Amino acid sequence: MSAVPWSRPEFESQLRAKDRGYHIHHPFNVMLNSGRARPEQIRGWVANRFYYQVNIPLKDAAILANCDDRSVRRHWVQRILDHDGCGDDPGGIESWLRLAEAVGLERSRVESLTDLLPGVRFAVDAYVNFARRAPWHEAACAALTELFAPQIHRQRLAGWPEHYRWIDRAGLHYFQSRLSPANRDAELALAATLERFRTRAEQERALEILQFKLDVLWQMNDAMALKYGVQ
Ligand code: AHQ
Repeated sequence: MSAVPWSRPEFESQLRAKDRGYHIHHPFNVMLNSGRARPEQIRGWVANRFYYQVNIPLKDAAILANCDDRSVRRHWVQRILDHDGCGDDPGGIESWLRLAEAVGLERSRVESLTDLLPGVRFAVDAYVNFARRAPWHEAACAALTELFAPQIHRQRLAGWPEHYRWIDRAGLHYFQSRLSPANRDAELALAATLERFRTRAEQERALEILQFKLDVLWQMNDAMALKYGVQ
């Protein structure tokens, strides 16, 4: 006898309850956002997170390539433009390079991926390859970690100017620029997930997928903590 599916509100609360494993709780992130990070730890984080940022458009392009639903594609495509830029908007990847300069990194060094750690590379590549191989709605489900992202961006915007006076505040623009897109994007991913994961087994699968993506983010922090130290 297969278990009864959760109602949509219950399924949504099960998804949202996964915030317990979000990387906002990782010791490396807690160090960053509580003002205890040394400049070289912040530079290591910015240089390594760049690899995640430049892979987001590839991940979203993979989802679009696998998605046969025009009503989803017409919205999902905005994610690529948000990062790559469009028209006068230089995009999020450019903003990340401004953050890199603000923390004392050369753009060319960051773009060369010289500082990219194996654990970060493999975690990000696992996410992109998952999006290429999995049905599009499973990759969309993996993006639901962004339900929890506004809080981490707000934490940085609230604390970094105070904690890290040596960082030009203009460099924090990326975090500000994500606040409403993260909400918009997460709502779309949530609607797609609630709609397409129907049976109890499918709903449990959605939780496993979300846990996989939480592990991707967690592993990135593990690799950086090992390399740069965490206090
Ligand atoms: O800046 C981030 C971003 O553009 C995205 C896209 C989204 C996805 O498609 O998986 N996830 C994500 C995230 C961004 N920033 C991370 C951070 O801590 O700054 C958080 C990350 C996420 O929550 O998945």
